[in-house]
Amino acid sequence: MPGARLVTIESFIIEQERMFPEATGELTNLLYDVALAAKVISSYVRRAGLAAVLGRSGATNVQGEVQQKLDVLANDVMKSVIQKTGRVCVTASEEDETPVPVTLENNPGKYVLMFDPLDGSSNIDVNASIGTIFSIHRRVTPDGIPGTLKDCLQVGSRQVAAGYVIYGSSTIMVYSTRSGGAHGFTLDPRIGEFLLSHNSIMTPTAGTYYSVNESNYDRWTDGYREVVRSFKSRLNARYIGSLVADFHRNLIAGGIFMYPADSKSPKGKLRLLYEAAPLAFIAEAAGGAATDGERAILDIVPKELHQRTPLVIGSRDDVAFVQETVGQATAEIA
Ligand code: FBP
Repeated sequence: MPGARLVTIESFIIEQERMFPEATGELTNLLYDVALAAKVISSYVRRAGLAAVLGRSGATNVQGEVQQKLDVLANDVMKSVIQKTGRVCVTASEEDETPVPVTLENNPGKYVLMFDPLDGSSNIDVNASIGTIFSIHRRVTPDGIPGTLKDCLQVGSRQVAAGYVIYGSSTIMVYSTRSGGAHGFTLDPRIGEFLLSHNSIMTPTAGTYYSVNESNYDRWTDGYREVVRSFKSRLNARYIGSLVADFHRNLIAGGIFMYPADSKSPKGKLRLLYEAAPLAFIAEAAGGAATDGERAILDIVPKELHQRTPLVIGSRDDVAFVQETVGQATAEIA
């Protein structure tokens, strides 16, 4: 569209920052660092079959999952882009057993960055959409020294920003900050820039889609079976098996994603700090909701870095329906 005003992610973030006279620009720059890392990861994903980055790396991560080559590569890209900027004091990742403090010579900054470098690993080799998820907190330990686990174990409602990148038919980065709203930027491969494509996303209060792995049906509680029977009768089923991709569809079109606890994963499968909490921050900024079936994800106080949680996220009315139905079923058993 010749003449249409192109809004880059940088100019948009700076414009938002102007709403906070006390802002120092460090968060702006950190978001821009994440965008840069996403561009690098996207360049590998786009030519994965040609760049010998498909398949297993031969190693296993702290979750006991076999690491894909792209998991390891994306993790290294995030750390190499972020660790030396002087904006973060510690990073934590799904692929690293412990937090990685920023050493003194790299000038530890005031923010904490936690991330799932490559979400949807089971879809990498089959060219289905995958993503990166990130969460940003303000450190709680004194400034100027390397950060610690304490800086990572913060309740989701204290996030100062969060977002995800989806490597799908196009590469899109969606983020939210405390100034509110969820905003999406599409990577224009002609100029290598993220341009504003989805300003102030508001998710429909009631959805069209439900996303859940129904092969776990027999392992669910009666409450979740009842929920899915009801959704089957009135919503359309969609499940890609990449949290970012399922979440993004439902955010834009309206819908609900669920990964309940079950007899195989009694605490749920997904990780609180770098999967559930950042997406909950986005969902709420877009008028949606996110719970573990009982309480808001953003109210859960983390105790461990790789802590798992059940996740019910998406359109507000559908999330409320799940909470009510599961709550009733639990009450009837009691
Ligand atoms: P990782 O790929 O980052 O480990 O994420 C877990 C995940 O792949 C989610 O993206 C997805 O929603 C879920 O697991 C799929 O699990 P399942 O195969 O049990 O349905």
